[in-house]
Amino acid sequence: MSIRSILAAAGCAIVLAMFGAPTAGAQPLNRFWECDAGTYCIMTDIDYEHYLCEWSSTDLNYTNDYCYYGIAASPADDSASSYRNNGAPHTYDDIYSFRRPNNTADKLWFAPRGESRSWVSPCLAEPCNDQASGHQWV
Ligand SMILES: [Ca+2]
Ligand SMILES: [Ca+2]
Repeated sequence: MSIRSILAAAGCAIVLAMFGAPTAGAQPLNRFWECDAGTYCIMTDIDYEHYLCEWSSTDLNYTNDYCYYGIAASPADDSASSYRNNGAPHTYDDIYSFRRPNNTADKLWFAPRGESRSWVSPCLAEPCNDQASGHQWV
């Protein structure tokens, strides 16, 4: 091994130490416990996994919203596969979820305060997976 290749390998090790080596086979993150008190949360995959979106108020249009997984973001619209209603008593209790932005007529699910669903079906009007485009506290 030449001095040059030893230095190159050492440099690579330093870079990995500084920025973290890529993790092979990383497990999906369960976001259930990250849904803050007083908020309604959707996760983009079954079993509360992957991207998390969190609201403390009514939002009837998800088309300009993003869910987060660390610093990475993913569109919130048409992505909800599980949810948690972690609302606060008397202020934010129950949730209706809607299929289309700014349209409260086509309800997907009703989520009483405290309810968590690891999969959005069965629901009020199938299909419900990857359909939610807004919600309202009621
Ligand atoms: Ca999804
Ligand atoms: Ca939709």
